Amino acid sequence: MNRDPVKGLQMRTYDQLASAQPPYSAWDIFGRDDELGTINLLTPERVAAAAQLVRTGRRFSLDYPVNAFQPFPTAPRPATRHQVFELGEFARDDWLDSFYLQSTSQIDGLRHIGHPVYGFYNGLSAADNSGASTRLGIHNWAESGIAGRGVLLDVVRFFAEQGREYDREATVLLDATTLDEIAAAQGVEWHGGDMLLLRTGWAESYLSKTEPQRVDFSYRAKSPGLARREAVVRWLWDKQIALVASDTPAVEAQPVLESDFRAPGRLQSGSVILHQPLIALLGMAMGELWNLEDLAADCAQDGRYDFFLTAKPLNIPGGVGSPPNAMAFK
Ligand code: UVW
Repeated sequence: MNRDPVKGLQMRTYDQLASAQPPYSAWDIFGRDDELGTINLLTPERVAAAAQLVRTGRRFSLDYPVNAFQPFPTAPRPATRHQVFELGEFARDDWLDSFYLQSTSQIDGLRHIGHPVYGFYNGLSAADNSGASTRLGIHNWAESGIAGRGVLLDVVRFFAEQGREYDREATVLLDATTLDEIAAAQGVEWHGGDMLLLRTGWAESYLSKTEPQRVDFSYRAKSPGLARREAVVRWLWDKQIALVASDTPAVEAQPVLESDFRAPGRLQSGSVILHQPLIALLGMAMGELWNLEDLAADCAQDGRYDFFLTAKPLNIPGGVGSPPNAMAFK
């Protein structure tokens, strides 16, 4: 599949999506048979423009190694076993056992999280979201490819430079105002179809721990990230963010301290995770546990926070998620 999916697309603001069915969904924006979601926003024109951001040839891998996060900080995502065997004296092959596709840097596909009222993206029911079907699988993004303008917001540096208290193991809520403040401090402007990378420092903090320290560490009590507020969903949609990724296990701050999804037709407070409106209603691509350290250092050094970004999930028909195989180029 190599289509120009945005041709003829009638974008609407988040508030205009109030009259959509379901409310605040993008199902009629991208089409009821769509399986790409916000990756549709990566038009050929935007990809070509983003490629112009490659000026020095510096490149950055954004994936941590398989098994880097063992024991995995969320419930049960076991270690992958890597087997190398001799085909002959001078030939080797290998395979993976128990390759849990969300156990290291990952992209969440559109089958990952559904809405408690409306089901999965574009109306896929919970009953139909099974191994018997490939609908909304990660293979769609493997085949379309993911490429475009990446923008890094460096939360850690912003707080340090502002002299504001910041704990990368705390529930720091990044609301729309804070995102705007960081973007302004970095001189970032939004182009539409951007892929947003949020560096919080969480992954490096977890990786610096010994195994017993990791076991002790209750990640759910302590993770910076997007605030679970409708204003954040509006901010992401109205900026036409094609993908949002961070170096945390969930992109959104954990645990849920409060959420303002209370209105009828929206999500009920208490059960809300940001994944639900983002993935199920808006079809937004989300990435977790990405390695943003070297890229962030380079951005701080040259003062340029945008770059060409590519990701190529594994082509697993019906896959729920995948390591992103993400690269940034400057
Ligand atoms: C959540 O769904 C909150 O996290 P993950 O995508 O890692 O399952």
